[in-house]
Amino acid sequence: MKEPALPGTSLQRACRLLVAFCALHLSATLLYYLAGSSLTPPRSPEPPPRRPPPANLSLPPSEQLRPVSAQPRTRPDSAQPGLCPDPSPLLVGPLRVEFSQPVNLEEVANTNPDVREGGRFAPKDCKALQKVAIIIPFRNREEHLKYWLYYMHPILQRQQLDYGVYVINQDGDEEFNRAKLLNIGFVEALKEYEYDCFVFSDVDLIPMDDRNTYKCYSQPRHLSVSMDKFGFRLPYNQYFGGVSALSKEQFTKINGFPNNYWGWGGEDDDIYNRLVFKGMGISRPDAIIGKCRMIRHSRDRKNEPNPERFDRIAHTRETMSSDGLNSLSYKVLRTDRFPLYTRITVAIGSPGS
Ligand code: UDH
Ligand code: NGS
Repeated sequence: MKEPALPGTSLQRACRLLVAFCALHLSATLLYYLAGSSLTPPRSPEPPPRRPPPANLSLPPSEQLRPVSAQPRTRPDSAQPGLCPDPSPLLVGPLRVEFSQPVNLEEVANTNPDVREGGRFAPKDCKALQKVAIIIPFRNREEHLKYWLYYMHPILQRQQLDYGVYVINQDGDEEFNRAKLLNIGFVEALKEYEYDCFVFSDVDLIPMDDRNTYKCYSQPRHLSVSMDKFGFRLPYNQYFGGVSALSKEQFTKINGFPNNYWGWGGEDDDIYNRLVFKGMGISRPDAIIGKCRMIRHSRDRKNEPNPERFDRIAHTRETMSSDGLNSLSYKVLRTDRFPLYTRITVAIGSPGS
């Protein structure tokens, strides 16, 4: 007759089984690691090279704003730098743009140490493809300007442009005149440096992708093609407002911009007409690269819709040869060179003056 198993005996058996299992597992693990270490190449003592930030919408502004001075200098001081590659290898693609945190301009200057007084920059290790003056029409929009400088300086440096930032500040409180301020920016910037390209930018527009390069093309360029306030599409095909870029030749060919659009609206349509009448077409980035954000704001004082605008744009063909660069008159009241931009304050007169 089979003896009933004693409780002590079955416990001993279970312990023996457990010990055997552990020993087996341990030796298998040991074998695995021994084999692994002989098959895997030795690890490099160097950390992996830092890759540029990925093109990522969730990129925090702090990463987007990394100073480009971190780029190593490879060229001996005596050698002439070669032309910068096109497109710039420093671009990161889509950017997160928001206007919730206040901007401290001193901090912006500190994080952009290569921007020289007056808002000037040129790449150190290569010769920029274009010399670009960025012209901003301005009056009483200090908070918007801070955001513009905060976002734009890092972008423009990554685009490897030889650039300068000119804020053309309308003095007094007469009706605002955007296009005349832009004409003045063109003339004044050229007194300072041999710019070959002019980007005319509203102070409240920021690109959401740094591949939207602020430079000139064989045809006049419209850059703010896909604005958040228009649901990221063009409001109409002929729209040329917001941010645009014209080479010196393109700008002079159309006699610059009109001087007699006082108040809001129509001056960008007049500029569009001028380009078309001079046989040019509009070049644009695609709707993804051309995405941009506008800082929401209410209508400015003394920039009410101009009731004459419809009549004026109907007569661009006749007026453009006598109204523009060749009829521009203004007075520079003062020029301030700040660390991140040059501000030129101008008296431009008033409607009918
Ligand atoms: N600008 C100023 N100060 C002004 C007026 C205009 O700096 O008092 C400049 C600024 O660069 C601005 C640009 O001119 O971005 C164009 O201004 P705008 O008034 O023509 O165009 P925006 O689209 O405003 O900025 C239109 C009126 C918004 C009314 C919105 C009501 N919800
Ligand atoms: C058109 C204006 C343009 C203006 C555009 C967008 O109607 O100057 O709207 O305006 N043309 C005329 O009024 C003739 S926006 O929505 O940005 O305020 O740029």
